[in-house]
Amino acid sequence: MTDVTVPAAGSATPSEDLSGHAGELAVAVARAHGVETLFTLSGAHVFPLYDGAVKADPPMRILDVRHEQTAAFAAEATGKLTRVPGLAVLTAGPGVTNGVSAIAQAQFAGSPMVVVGGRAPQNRWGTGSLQELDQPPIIAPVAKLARTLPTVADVLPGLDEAFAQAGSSHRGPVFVDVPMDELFNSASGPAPVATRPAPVEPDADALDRIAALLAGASRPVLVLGTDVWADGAEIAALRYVEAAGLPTLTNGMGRGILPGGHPLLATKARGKALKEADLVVVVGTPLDFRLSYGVFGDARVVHVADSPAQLSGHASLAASVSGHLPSVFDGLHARFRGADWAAWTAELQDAVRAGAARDAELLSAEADPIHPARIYGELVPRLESDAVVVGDGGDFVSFAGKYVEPQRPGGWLDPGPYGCLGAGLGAAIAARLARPSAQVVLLLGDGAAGFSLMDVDTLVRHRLPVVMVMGNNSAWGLEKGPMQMLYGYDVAADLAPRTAYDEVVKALGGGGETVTDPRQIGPALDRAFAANAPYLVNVITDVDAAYPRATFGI
Ligand SMILES: Cc1ncc(C[n+]2csc(CCOP(=O)(O)OP(=O)(O)O)c2C)c(N)n1
Ligand SMILES: [Mg+2]
Repeated sequence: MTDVTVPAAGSATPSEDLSGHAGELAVAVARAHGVETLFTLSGAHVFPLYDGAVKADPPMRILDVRHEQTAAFAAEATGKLTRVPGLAVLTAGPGVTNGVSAIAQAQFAGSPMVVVGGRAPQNRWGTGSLQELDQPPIIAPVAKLARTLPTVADVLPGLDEAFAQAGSSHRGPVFVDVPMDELFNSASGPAPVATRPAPVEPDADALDRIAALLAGASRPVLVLGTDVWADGAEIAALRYVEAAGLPTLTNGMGRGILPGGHPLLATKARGKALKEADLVVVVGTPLDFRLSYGVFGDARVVHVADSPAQLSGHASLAASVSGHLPSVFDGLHARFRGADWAAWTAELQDAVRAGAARDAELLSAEADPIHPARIYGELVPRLESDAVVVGDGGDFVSFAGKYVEPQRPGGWLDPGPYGCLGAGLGAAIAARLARPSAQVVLLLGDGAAGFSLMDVDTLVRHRLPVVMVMGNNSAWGLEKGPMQMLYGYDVAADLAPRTAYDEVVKALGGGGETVTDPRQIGPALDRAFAANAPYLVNVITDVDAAYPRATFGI
């Protein structure tokens, strides 16, 4: 395998030798891999990394948060948004274990990130020093790689390898920890070369087979998922879809590759498209519960992934291929034989228009209490094309998935298949840093907000304006409805009514207001966008307006 050099953001060049304490070395490696921000919460076990960031020239930004989950979710979202691994630095023991959910989420979503953990000193290991925990065995099942860099001499090569692994397909989280005594020690060595494995080209015979299946299909559907964006294939994908005239659905970070309203975008007719298709080609997303485990009526199924291990082992596939996704689309494009799918596309467009007409009613609902859909009726027209929309919640975010159709890829962050509540504040912090001039909107369920709302303090301290919109139905809505359905009653599903979460945000130094009248949502959103500060629009919604759900995801 040959290596390619990724753009180096730091001053180090491969010919230079670096010397310094392990924190300085680690920061130099991270910078060489394009890292701009270190997300963290203080702990003495990782002080040398802070010293390395402060003394780097120029200094590396340290973004300190109120809960390690926020640091790790921010690193994960940075990886998703920028396609450069995000970096979280978590102190030993509880700092690391607080980051585990976000690491698992990155593993499920294929998000590139590196987590550097503090670790109790090696020279006291086994004697009971503070927070002495062997962390890699805890992390290993939820990461691409998890290991200890046992001495200062291992930091340069070990961290270089960590970033290379995290950032190459199939992307994911890599964890390393360094014993505290070694982290304070100094070493020197060659500067990191910051290489990644060269992309693997897809097999030509497999592309021939897929092209032949497409040429023979009369009702094909293409599904574009997160890895199409992660692998940098969004332009090649759109070029191919338009040349082929292929009806397309998008999910995860793939949303926006076909901008909302595109004549080949069939997401609003998803049910019909997947039920009536005779060929479904799924690219860059697993055939999991979100795609009915790869069974779409009688349709033949093709699975395309960025690497072999991502190809489905359970679905019965008519063909599959793995490799560099831009090359897959360009390869299919070169083999395109021009089938006529105009009638099928027109049928789907009719269904899309009918769906949009049905949506229009709820989007403008005057109901009291407010129907959550009305919030999107007000929000969507206010979104600019480069807006980043982050979802953290249950039903409220499912409604967003239905009504928000991004205009560009890379601007929609949902938790992905791990579905972890609490990712929102970290993701919004990351979005604000990654896209400084874009609108950043964080959609919060009232339940989800409880996991991370204290990190509004982080937004305030670091002057990061984010518009937060809450669908406050005083419940864990996504669980309340299904429990009612299964048992005829619900328990552990209610939250306190009409809690003034906007007052919490104000107490932390941001702004906000409560909205109970549907006509006041729009003006409140305008005030939020104008505030240039963290601002929460707390919309009291109807708990009975549950999201119409076909599956519980199991
Ligand atoms: C960390 C975590 N805990 C629990 C769940 C299970 N869960 C999924 S959705 C949901 C309800 C979310 O409530 P809220 O954020 O208020 O959104 P709503 O459904 O009410 O719109 C819960 C508890 C989860 N996905 N993640
Ligand atoms: Mg709720």
